[in-house]
Amino acid sequence: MMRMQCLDRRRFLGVVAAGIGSALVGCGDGSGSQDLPRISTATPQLFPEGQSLRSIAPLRNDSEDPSRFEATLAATQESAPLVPDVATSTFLYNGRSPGPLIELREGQHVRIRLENRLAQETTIHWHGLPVPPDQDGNPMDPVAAGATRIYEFDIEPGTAGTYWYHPHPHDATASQVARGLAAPLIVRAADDPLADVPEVLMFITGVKLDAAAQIAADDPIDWTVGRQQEKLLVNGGRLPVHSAAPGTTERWRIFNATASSHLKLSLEGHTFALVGTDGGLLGAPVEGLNEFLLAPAQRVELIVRVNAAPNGRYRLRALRFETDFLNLGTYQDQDLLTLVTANALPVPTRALPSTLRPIADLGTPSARQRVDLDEVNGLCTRTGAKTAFLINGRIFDMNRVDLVTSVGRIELWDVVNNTAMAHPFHIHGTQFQLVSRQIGTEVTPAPYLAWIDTVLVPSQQAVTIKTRQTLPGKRMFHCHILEHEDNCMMAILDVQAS
Ligand SMILES: [Cu+2]
Repeated sequence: MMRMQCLDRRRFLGVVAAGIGSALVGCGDGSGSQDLPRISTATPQLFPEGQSLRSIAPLRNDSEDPSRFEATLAATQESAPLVPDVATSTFLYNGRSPGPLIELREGQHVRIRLENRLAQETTIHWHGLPVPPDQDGNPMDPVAAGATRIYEFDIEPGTAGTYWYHPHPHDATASQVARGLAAPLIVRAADDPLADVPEVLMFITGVKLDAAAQIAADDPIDWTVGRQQEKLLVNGGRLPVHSAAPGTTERWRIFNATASSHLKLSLEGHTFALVGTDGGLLGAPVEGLNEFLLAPAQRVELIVRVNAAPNGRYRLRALRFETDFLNLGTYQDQDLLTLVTANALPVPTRALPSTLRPIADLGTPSARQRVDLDEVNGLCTRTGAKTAFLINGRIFDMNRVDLVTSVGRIELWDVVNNTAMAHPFHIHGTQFQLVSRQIGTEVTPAPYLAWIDTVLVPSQQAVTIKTRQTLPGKRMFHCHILEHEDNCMMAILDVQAS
C-alpha cells in the first residue's frame, strides 16, 4: 500500500528528485536517503517561552514637519542571547529583530537613510508599497558593505495598509532575513473606520539554529521546498502570552515574515472577522471565519472579539498545512501565542461598521499575460537543491527583461503552477486583485475584492489576477519562498512610460 502510494507520487512529481522523497516520506529503496544530509537542529531551549507579547517600538520620525517622515536605519551584525549562555550572531535593524515599526500616513514624504554596517551588500525592499523602482531595494541596486544610501518616496493616498520591509540583495535575501532583518510598516489613513478599535501587531518570523546555536544555513531540502523546521516567533518572542479583558474587541494585524511557513491561522474558542489584507481594508467585514491561510509574505487584519469568559486561555495556532505532494514542505500544527482573558467582568461588545473602505475593481483589462511556474532538475544546483523552480522556463537574470507592460495598463495575469508544490507569487510595486482560481477546468471567482501583493498558487492550480503598475521602471516578480527567490525563481517586469 505504502509502495503503491510512493509510486503514484513519483509518477505525478515527474522531475522532483525521487531521492528526496524516499529520504523523508519513508518509501523507496533507501538508496536516496544519504544524499541530502540535513543540518542538525538539536539545540538547547530557544528563548524564554511564555513571556508577555512584546510591542515593537516605532521608528522615530526625525522631521518636525508632519508631512514628512525622516529616519535612519542601521543594518548591523550583533550577538543576541537566543539560548542560554551562547551568543548567536544575528543581523539587526537598529539593534533589534524584528526591526522598528515604521508608521506612516497617507500623503507623507518619506526619506529613510540606510547605513549598511554589515560585511556584505544589502538593500531594503518596501514590500507591497508603490514606491519608484529605483527606491524599492531591487537586487540591481545594492548598498555595498559599509555604504549608506537614502531611500525616498511618497506615500500615495489610498495606500493605507499593512506592509513590511526586508532586504532583497542578489542571492542573499533568504540568509539575511533568516538572521533577523525584517520589520513591520503600517500606512495609516486619516479616515480609518476602525481607528478606535485597539490594535495588536503580531509580526511572525522563524528561527532555526544549528547545533552551535547559530542561525542554521539552509540545507539542500530547504533550498528545494523552502526553509523547514523553523521555530515561529511572534514579535521576537517564543510562544508569548497576550492578555485581554473578557469581551474586548481587538484589531489584530498579523504579518507572515517567515521564509516559507504557510500559516493556517486558527484561534481556539473564537471565530473572527476578516477586515483587511496586504494593501488595506476590505469593502466590508467577512464575518465568522474559523481559519485564515496566511502564505509567506502576506499580512492580514482580523477583528477578534475576545471570549467573554474570565480566566480563559486560547491558543493562536498555525494548523498543519502541506504545500507539496511529497509532504516535504509540510508545516505541522504549531502554537504561536496564547490569548489569556483576565479575571474581570466582560466589557460590552463593540459593533463593527458594516462597511469599511470601498474597493473599486481595477477596471477593464486591455492585455493578458501568462506566467508559468515550472520545475527542473540540473539548473540552480549551487545550493545543493536537486529541483529548482523557474518562471516562464527561465532562471533569473537581472540583465534580462521577462515581461513588458506600460504605466497604467490594466492587465490580467494567469499564473499557472505546473510544479509539485505551492508558490506564493509576489509582484513588486503594486497591489493587485485576485479574479479567480482554477483547478483543471473548474474556475472559482474570488469571494471578495481585496488588495494583495502576494497570492498563493497551489500545486497544479492557476490563479488569475488583475494588476496595474503606476510608475515606470523595472519591477521584480518572484516566488516569496525566500529560498526560491534566491535560487532562480524570479523575473523582471519592464514598466514602460506610456
Ligand atoms: Cu516557490
